[in-house]
Amino acid sequence: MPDPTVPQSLTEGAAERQMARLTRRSFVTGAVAGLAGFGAWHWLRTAGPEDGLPWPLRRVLGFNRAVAESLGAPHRLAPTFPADSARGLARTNGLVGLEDEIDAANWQLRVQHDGGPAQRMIGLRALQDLPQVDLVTELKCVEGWSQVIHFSGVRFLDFATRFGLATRSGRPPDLVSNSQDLYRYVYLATPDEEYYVGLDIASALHPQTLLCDTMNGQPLNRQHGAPLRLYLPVKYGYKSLKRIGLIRFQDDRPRDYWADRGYDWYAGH
Ligand SMILES: Nc1nc2c(c(=O)[nH]1)N[C@H]1C(S)=C(S)[C@@H](COP(=O)(O)O)O[C@H]1N2
Ligand SMILES: [Mo]
Repeated sequence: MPDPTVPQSLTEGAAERQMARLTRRSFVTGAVAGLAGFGAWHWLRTAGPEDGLPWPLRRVLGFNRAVAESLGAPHRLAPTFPADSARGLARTNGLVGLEDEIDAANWQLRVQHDGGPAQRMIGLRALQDLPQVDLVTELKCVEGWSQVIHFSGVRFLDFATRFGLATRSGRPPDLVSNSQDLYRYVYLATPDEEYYVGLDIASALHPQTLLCDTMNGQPLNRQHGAPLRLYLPVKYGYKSLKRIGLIRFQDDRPRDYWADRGYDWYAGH
């Protein structure tokens, strides 16, 4: 179980460092390489700084960021809050796919790869070795309410890396220099597939995307998705699947319960 007394800044700091690394590598390296390719290195170095960066690089960064945004790639961290801002009972919304009885003690995640290796079953005990993460952020429901919630669990990124799930080679995911190796999307569903969500791989591997077993310091109850749910603060709440039974990596854009009912597939806010 994660320790809710761990200072938030530790986990936040780690996530920020990782994000900074990803961002630097994807945007700065790409931008410099692109400019150097046009023989512009000298021009770049002699131009005056803007925001501490030579301005041509700044422009390219802005451009790359806009492209990434239009592709739906998350590059920002959602704002976090002090742990004591998440108090009391969390509101419950949406019970689709939560009707059946569950056997939490023997829970197995069914993991599939479209056109890839055979199905695997992964028990929840296997998640206990992964770094435990605390995250206090706002859960935003598209219906117009939001709530600060303290979620604890493991990063989806760490889970996918440990079991070699996100890539065709089974190697750790590398969004920057080996994106071809990555499956493009992840589909997650309740065991009965009554509720299901689709995520682009960048959102699934975002450092704040968690597989959670704890909410506001309490083990998840049935209505909140026991024994394991997804939570990602960079999207509306309808992407945060409760009661995960099936995880499938694929290249076709997966179906999504609320997108099938007219809501935006990406669900960014
Ligand atoms: N299985 C399942 N997961 C779900 C839903 C649902 O109906 N079934 N509703 C979603 C919606 S619309 C929201 S806002 C959040 C709410 O999470 P909470 O009930 O823990 O606050 O769960 C999401 N995950
Ligand atoms: Mo929602």
